Amino acid sequence: MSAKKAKRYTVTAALPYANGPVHIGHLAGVYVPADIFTRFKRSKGDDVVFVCGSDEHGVPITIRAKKEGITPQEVVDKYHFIIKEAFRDFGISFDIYSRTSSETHAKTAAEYFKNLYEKGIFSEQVSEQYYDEENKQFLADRYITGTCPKCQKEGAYGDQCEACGSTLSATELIDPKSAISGNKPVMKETKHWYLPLDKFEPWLKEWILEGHKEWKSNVYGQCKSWLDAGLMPRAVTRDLDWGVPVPVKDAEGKVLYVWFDAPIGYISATKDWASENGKDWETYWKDEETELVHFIGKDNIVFHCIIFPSMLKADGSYILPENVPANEFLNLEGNKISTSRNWAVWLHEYLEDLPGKQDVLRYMLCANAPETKDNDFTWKDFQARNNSELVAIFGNFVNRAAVLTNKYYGGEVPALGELTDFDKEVLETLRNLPGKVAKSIEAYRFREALAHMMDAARLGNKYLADTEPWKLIKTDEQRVKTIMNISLQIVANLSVLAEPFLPFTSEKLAKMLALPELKWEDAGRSDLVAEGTKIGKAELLFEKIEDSVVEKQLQKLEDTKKANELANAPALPQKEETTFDDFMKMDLRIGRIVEAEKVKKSKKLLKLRVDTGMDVRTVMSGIAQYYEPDEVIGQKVTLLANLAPRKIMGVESQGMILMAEDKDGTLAFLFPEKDVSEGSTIS
Ligand code: B3M
Ligand code: ZN
Repeated sequence: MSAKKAKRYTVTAALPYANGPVHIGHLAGVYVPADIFTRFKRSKGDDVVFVCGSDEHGVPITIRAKKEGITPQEVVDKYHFIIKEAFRDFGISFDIYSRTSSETHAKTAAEYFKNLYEKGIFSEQVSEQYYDEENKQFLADRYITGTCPKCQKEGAYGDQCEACGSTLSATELIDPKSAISGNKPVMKETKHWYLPLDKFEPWLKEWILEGHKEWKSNVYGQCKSWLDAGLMPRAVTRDLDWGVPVPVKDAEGKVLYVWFDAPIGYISATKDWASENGKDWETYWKDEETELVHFIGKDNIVFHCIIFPSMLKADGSYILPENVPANEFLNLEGNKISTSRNWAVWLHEYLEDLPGKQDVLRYMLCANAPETKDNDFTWKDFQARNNSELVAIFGNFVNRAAVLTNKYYGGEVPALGELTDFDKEVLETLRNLPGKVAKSIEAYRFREALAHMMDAARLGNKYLADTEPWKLIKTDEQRVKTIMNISLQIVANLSVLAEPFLPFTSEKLAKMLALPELKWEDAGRSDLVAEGTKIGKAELLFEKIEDSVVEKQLQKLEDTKKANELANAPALPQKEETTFDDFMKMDLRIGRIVEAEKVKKSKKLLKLRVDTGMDVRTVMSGIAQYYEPDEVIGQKVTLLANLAPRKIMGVESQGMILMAEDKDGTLAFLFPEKDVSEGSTIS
């Protein structure tokens, strides 16, 4: 057989925004499939560069920074490393994980813009945009809030109403306000540079609609509806102080639009990788022999299929994406994953709760990937797939093969004897599996590929169940040697076939069988483990996930739901009007708790002694569920001193401690912002 010529690939995975950690939706939609594809290509001996990095520009990052009182750079510094680490922990094998606030990127993006500018690609347009006069800045859509014209709810953003989900434009908002100053913004003229997508439309139609009918139907369909609707010039600059400055004259205070610079981030990342590894980045972006593949989520399709290709085409020296296998969305327990509502399984939290179970999640997210439609992740399903597939099929087979070899042959791989017809049949099936897995991966059907990989484990299980070596060992030792040898060959094959999907498990198998470094072309062979090789102990690959683990995760989500409901619950309505005179009748004072004890037979009450500056008196207070007696001693409090004394649980209470009560019933003391002495009056 003549070896096929290795191909070259540039594989990109969407750059996550560095304004929050990554969750299972990201992994399932983009990074697991991209990693499977890349690992497979590497295993085939192809020349692959797999690039990613943090997307560190854009308005949401500046808003987050404002909210937290830190700089945008501080925001992205924090999340860049959290994200980078999470990907590493899950075995996402980027050749480089870069970031768009890097110097290389600033330079690359600016040069890219400048080149198109000099070629006269852009059109310049002056338009009116909202401007905050107090802060002297133009307002991005996200920086304008107002009443939604569709549902009439307040607090809608200039690009979207989160209450009803409508997409809006800032000028549609009723009663618009600047989110920075709270003032009404004014309209002011501003100049921007536009990428004339309308001019690229005929070419895009030809290139995608005629030339890439093989793209996934969800991707092709979205492109078609954009192209059918007709494209318009799109601004690629913004009035903002965070981003790559527009590198031309008369562009002060303007930066490149985040979606202009972010995809160029793939190029900058490749440059950094190339210079660190003695490669030429241009081979990976400009050589016709290289295939460029973008892995993304469905909300990024227009940017990767229409806008970025137009930018590449406009430059003229770049290759175009060969494929853009975008996935749909993964939901969580029936609801849309949401960072702001904390409705997610965060990768770093998953690893804290389920240490060492990276491959279980990778498996689950691939088996259940939203390849053609949105899909749901449930913890019950997670448990079921782990227990009935990874444990019962994969783990069980490998375990039996290893345990029996250790038991019968002291862990030494026995020789292969004469093959029966059944053996030959099994080996033939094994020989055909790598081709099936490969074909599915090449077609970006990763769920199907995973199922074919699992067929190898199924085959092994069935082989052992049908041949029953544990019975034969008493009567036909020679035959058992062959059976165990074949079983171990299947395990070795699993190590190769599972590597793209379950890299941690694959490595364990390779170690267990002391395998040399195997490539994809080795898969299907039945001589991967040599006779006489000493294999290791049967390592535990997967363990059963108990109900309690699932319940704990569901409880966590239940708590999130409650917290969200509370956060969104309306404040209690205002009480009936009162008079100033009535209010002035109340004698409110600052006091200090000097003694506190529990009250027998009462869960709620603490008996307090309070120094009021006038006296030290007894006050019964219903705070026992929130405070221990010890922790309140010394606490400054607000006291209604002239409340008529009354007996509570047989004790006379002289006054009332005022408490703030949160929506969920949590109580908190009220005390002065600076220290004042006991007896200070309040009015
Ligand atoms: N930062 C990811 C997102 O939409 C966006 C991708 C950029 S890829 C060039 O969540
Ligand atoms: Zn609305």
